[in-house]
Amino acid sequence: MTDFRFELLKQDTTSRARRGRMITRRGVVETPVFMPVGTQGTVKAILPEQLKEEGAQIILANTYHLFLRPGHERVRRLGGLHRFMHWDGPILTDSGGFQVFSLGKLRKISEEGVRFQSHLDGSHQILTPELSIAVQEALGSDIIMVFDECIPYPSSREYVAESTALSTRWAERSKKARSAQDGSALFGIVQGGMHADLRRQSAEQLMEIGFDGYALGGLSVGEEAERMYEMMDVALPLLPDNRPRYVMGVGTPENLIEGIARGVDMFDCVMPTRNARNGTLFTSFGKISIKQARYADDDGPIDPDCGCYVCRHYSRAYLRHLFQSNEILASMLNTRHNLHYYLDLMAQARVAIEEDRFEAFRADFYRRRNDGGL
Ligand code: PRF
Ligand code: ZN
Repeated sequence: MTDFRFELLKQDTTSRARRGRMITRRGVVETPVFMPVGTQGTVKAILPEQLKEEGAQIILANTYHLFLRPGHERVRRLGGLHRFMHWDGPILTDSGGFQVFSLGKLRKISEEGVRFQSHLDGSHQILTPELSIAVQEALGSDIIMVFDECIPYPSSREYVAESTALSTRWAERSKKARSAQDGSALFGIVQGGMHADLRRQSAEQLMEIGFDGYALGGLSVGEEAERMYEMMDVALPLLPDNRPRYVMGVGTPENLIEGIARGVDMFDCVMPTRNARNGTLFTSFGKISIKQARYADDDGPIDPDCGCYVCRHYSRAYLRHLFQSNEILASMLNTRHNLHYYLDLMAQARVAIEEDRFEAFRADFYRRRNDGGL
């Protein structure tokens, strides 16, 4: 059975923030946690050793991508994803229930699963709950996600209701499809769109089935931030205290602070890594765009309050030069700084909760920001 455990260590009294710990078969994860995204078996532009150095505890990988290329059976033959990519810490895999909808062409949903055409070669494929679980187990994932549909926004209430019911049936099939001896954890995914009653129903039905953790899916899909927080406020209090809560594909630093304040334990997002490659850098005073001419002669670090390797050794002027010159090192250094920012923000949040001052931490976070001219 599963070797997975979650310990709730401390409940902040100034907010709903929680400090916890996940014990996975590949090590301990202190929560709240941010998971860097390693879609293709690599967190782009950074080495596993550097990820560790910046404080990454767990990374995310994608079923959809690794299934299509290089193939999960090949990864299994090569010793599993951890050995393949040289990352020995915990890995959470997403089920494909989001990527197949955002990347797969000509997709067709049925009770059985989703038929789609590969974004790589146009080949016809089908992903079902059973296959998604088999792929995630073959990869050697430590936290497996159920197969679901991420509902587009906006959608009619009728569509949301039907899709959410289908995702619940797929969640049940996902649980049944697990191998008894796989030591991973299985998380359910709450859908229900932007409808409070459908979110509640989804959460309750998933709890009935029973999972090691619960995610909120279908958020950060184009709705207003307030809408997303509203859905968190509806669903999170229903979930069991003794299970981790994960908001998928979220988000900005503000989204993380607001999620933590509402009781979220886990986040993942491409934002720090993708923005790094586009030249957008996160700082304690807001975002900056390193390509701006104003940094051409700026000998200071990205963020004077950042202690990362990049801020200790490189100037804004140099980073701007690398970016303007299309140098690979620009992506590498920017990624390192942005991940440091996200991971350090979470580390600070964990300390604030331990010291029972998350609300003050949140206020301070907003006080420092003026969005640095971006
Ligand atoms: N479902 C799955 N993965 C996801 C999402 C979802 O709803 C989202 C929504 N933001 C991101 N990643 N399986
Ligand atoms: Zn830095």
